[in-house]
Amino acid sequence: MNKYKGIFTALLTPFDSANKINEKELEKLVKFCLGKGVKGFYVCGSTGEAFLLSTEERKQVMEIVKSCAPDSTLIAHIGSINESEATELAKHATKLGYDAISSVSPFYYKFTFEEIKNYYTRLADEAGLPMLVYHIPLFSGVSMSTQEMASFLSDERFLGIKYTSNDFFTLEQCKTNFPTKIVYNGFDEMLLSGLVMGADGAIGSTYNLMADKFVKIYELFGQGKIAEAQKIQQEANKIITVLCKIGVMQAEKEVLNQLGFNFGVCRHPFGEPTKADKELIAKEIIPYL
Ligand code: MN9
Repeated sequence: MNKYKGIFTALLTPFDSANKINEKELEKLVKFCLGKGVKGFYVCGSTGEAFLLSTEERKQVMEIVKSCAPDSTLIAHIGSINESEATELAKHATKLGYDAISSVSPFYYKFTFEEIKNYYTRLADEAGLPMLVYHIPLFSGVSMSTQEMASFLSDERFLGIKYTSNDFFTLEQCKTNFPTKIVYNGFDEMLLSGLVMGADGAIGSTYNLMADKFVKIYELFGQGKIAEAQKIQQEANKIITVLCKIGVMQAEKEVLNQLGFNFGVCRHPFGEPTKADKELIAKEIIPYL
């Protein structure tokens, strides 16, 4: 299970001026993150604008990442409320040799828990890969009780849970009751809290820019150096506060652009950072990375 433990970047997706996936820039980002010590990548998640990409584009991103990080642990987010799309993507992940698949809960319609569970198990069966439940109630609108989480975690087809919520009691219950499962912390600004409550690692969007800080927090936590880890978390959180003010993904792409990448902007309906946003980034983020 060691290959699943550590810091994983939830990759952003770069677009060129024609609004197509910019393959070269994606490769550059993967190498940049590897240089900062990440264990692997979460491909085409919320941060990767999964729901704003076509099926073909999602496959293309999976291919690019696999070809430039063949030895890293790779988790493909294949979620879609169109289950036939999710199935097609899951099979593609298997074909490419991904280590696991993951999905947000099917959203929008108020599916019952039984329907949600059946969605996950059908996909895991089709792919023959371990399934990571992506729990992000703030975005999906789907909340889950500790018992419902247990129903996933007690099933051998499930790798664990990517837990994006600040209810750390539930996170702790998942890990304590299912110690062999993997629990990832989802909010980067609370990584240290998640680790204290039992998380095995983290998947996050700010690890596109500053994975080194979080790799360090993870290492320091492992050595019991909590005060030092807390200091780095506080530094990172100053940056995250600015990202959240602007819009996390839009701001992250602008940060990369200012660092010399060519990441373009997020797809519509997202808007673009203003001149004032760009200045804020130049002043309050870039010098502190
Ligand atoms: O799940 C990410 N969540 C979203 C992980 O992007 C919705 C986080 O990395 C946050 O972007 C980050 C800032 O709040 O913690």
